[in-house]
Amino acid sequence: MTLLTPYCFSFRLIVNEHIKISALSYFVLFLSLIMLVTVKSKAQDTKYIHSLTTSKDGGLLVEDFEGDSVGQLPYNWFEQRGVNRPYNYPEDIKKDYLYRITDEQSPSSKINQFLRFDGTKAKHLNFPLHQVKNLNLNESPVLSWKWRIWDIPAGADERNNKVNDTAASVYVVFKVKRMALVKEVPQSIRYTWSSSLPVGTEISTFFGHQKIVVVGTGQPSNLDGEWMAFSRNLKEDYERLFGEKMPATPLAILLLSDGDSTNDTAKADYDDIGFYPTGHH
Ligand SMILES: [Ca+2]
Ligand SMILES: [Ca+2]
Repeated sequence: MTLLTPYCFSFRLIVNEHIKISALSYFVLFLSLIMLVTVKSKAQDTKYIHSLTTSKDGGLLVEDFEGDSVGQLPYNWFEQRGVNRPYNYPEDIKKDYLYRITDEQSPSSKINQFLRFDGTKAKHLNFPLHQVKNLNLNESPVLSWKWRIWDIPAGADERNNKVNDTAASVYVVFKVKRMALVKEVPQSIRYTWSSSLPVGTEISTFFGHQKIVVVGTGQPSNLDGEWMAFSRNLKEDYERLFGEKMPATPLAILLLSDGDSTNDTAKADYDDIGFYPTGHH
């Protein structure tokens, strides 16, 4: 018995160790599975665009919404911070994003897809550009896009936070500036269709880091479905507004339509966003 006891003990030890090891390995396996799932979903969510396609008219196309599914959110656009893709959100969160891919027959009888905002809630859409390798704003400084404005939030004014709504706006974020040690503020130019301010109005907000430029105003009277094309030379605007050299690689383009502050509906369409060499109209 005295001889056997150590064996029994070691057997029990082996069994105990074995159980411990198995439990540990299951735990490790479980953890790895969770990590795999997380990494996979993360990899899916941060699958940023690395290259913009060259458009027929010599620009770099950011978006024409032709690759998207009608009735859905646009796949290549993220939430405001550019981390998560609202396209992949569960329906109850997705419903707060009032942008949808819409299609219609264009005059050339071709089907055109575009992005429509219709509602009041304020949510940004972000197209990350920080991973794009073939965009140099010094070569393609002209930002171009199309809008159709159907309904402006009545009484909105971008200068007043209480009624700060806009039928449509397109931002370019150039860089993120650190404020007061921890707070990060994006440095951006926001081109907006204002309900009340005259075209050419320039506003400085967020401690001077966001410049709003009014490029369209008021309720369009002839709602004939005509698209309005806009072109802005970012280099000229940036240098005038910030008084410094423009970074050659922007971080993102953001879209925002909203009517939440005036509690009035905004309805606007977006299409054909791209960067072009100087001289593009
Ligand atoms: Ca389109
Ligand atoms: Ca608002």
